[in-house]
Amino acid sequence: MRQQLDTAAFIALRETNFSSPPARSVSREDSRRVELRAFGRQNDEAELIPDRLDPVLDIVGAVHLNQLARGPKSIAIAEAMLQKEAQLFRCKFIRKTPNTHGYILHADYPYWEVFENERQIHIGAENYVTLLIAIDEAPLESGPLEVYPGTHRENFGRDPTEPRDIDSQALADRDPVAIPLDSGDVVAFHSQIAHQSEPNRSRQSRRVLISAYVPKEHMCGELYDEYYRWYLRYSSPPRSEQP
Ligand SMILES: O=C(O)CCC(=O)C(=O)O
Repeated sequence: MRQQLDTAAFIALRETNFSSPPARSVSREDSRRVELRAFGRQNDEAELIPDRLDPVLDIVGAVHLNQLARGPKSIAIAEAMLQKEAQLFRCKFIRKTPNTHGYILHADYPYWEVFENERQIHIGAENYVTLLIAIDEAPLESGPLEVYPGTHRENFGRDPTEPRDIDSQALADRDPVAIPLDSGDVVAFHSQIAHQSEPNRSRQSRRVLISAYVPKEHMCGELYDEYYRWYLRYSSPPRSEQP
């Protein structure tokens, strides 16, 4: 898996071909499309480091990423978790370089609830499952995913500056469970589980592909296309620190 994904990433870069046509001929519209996909997190020097592409699957050369997100293995895990026929809802790629900060405490559903409300679609928190596929090894020092078991059944106070996030004080008396991974490992998680990650203190970048799935019965054309049509409008200008 790791080898295939390495190849895919580099195919995308080669096909971009920086010299022909000349780089300066990239249109404003093309730049905007890329800007809309690239989000950043701060590093120790408070510089904003691009850390993810969201969406990623429509980028030229992302063949293996598409196979991972839409292929039979992922769909089978999603269907086993949901106990229903599943479809892809969203998919993003994270590459956390050394010393780039992690994700603050949050659950995913409050973000998706905004989409549901605005598009007047009801899916519901229990009908999403997210698969995090480790492309690289993610040891403890790389700031892997950390979850607070059982929190998907609890309600917490909201962060005063970002009401979609959980108030960090709410879980101050509990310890998260960090999930170090080997390349190719998958973590499936509920859309309401509180999770976060620490800065990458290793010397290697770590990459993950994070895909969420919902039952097929929630069809609204292709739900994936519907979501990203909404998201790319909604997140413009880019909200750099959001998940
Ligand atoms: O991979 C990470 O550092 C955490 C990702 C995360 O929390 C998220 O995408 O919601």
